Amino acid sequence: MNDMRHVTDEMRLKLAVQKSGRLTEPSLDLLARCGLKLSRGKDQLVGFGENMPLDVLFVRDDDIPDLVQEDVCDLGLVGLNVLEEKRLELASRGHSARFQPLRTLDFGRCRLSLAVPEGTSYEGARSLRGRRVATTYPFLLEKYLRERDIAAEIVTLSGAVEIAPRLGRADLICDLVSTGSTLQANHLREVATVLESHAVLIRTPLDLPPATDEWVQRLLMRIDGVQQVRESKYIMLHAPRGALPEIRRLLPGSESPTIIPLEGCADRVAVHAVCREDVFWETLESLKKAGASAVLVLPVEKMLA
Ligand code: PRT
Ligand code: ZN
Repeated sequence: MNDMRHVTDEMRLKLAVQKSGRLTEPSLDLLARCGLKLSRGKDQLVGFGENMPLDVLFVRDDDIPDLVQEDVCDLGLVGLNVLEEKRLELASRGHSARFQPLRTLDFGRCRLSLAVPEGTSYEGARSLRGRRVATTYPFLLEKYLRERDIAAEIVTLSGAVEIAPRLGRADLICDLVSTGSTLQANHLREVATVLESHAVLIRTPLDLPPATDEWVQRLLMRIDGVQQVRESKYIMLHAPRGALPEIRRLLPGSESPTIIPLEGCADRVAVHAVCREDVFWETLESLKKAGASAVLVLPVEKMLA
């Protein structure tokens, strides 16, 4: 709470988060892992940060790039697909985007893909020539076609893109895909990726007061810590000294491990290491084969590089 001294309302950071959708829960989970305690009444559009000078505004994801570049919010959590579409839309009107990407986040993964009705052949982008493509991302699709010098008709829809071919409104679609089950349910086949997407943290182009900017930097450091530990594991084992080079090689993504002598065992040591990748059963089996025993794998709660 000490950190909240002398914080006036103008110094409070405003962060835009999707109100209700696929990014809402992972965004709030990330903020909670960064230590933010939010008080939010039911259906309230603003969440008040109790222990950080940071408030969360809950909005539609499509509004987030504008809210940030128009300085209504200082920060925003939004999909790269929404950001890039906005960037291209602005460019088409001779403007440049003013929001600045700060971090790539490890959620909201999906891809904007082209998909054709099952049974339709597809032999690369040239198969798109003269076809009607339904999408809610006309600018990203237009760029994809332009870069391949393909003339096709873009049918811009506001939703339910996957049923457009069945309704005879388009020959194929360009839509977001994550598991692929929506495409499958609609008898569509994914044939090409237009954009790989994930959530992004963006900020206003404006300079912030130093005390506020310091909180942005603290938040970034915490986000980096949270993202690093998600995959990381702390591994402890006993091993013969002679097997150390092999054991080091087997530990996935670890920096120099800590080697501790074992009381009364001249030739065996304890090895402790942080592995920055998941540790699979196969790795444990290989470690055992190399002579390791008493192997323990623990989740990492927090990490500050
Ligand atoms: O109301 P609001 O405008 O805020 O929400 P929205 O309906 O526009 O967005 P929402 O909540 O659907 O998605 C928000 C963001 O999540 C997107 O902009 C992407 O960055 C990301 N994301 C990740 C996805 C998906 N995965 C995804 N699968 N967004 C949408 N989908 C849809 C897709 O359009 C298709 O209808 O899910 C369906 C396909 O999913 P699979 O798993 O069947 O392939
Ligand atoms: Zn939206």
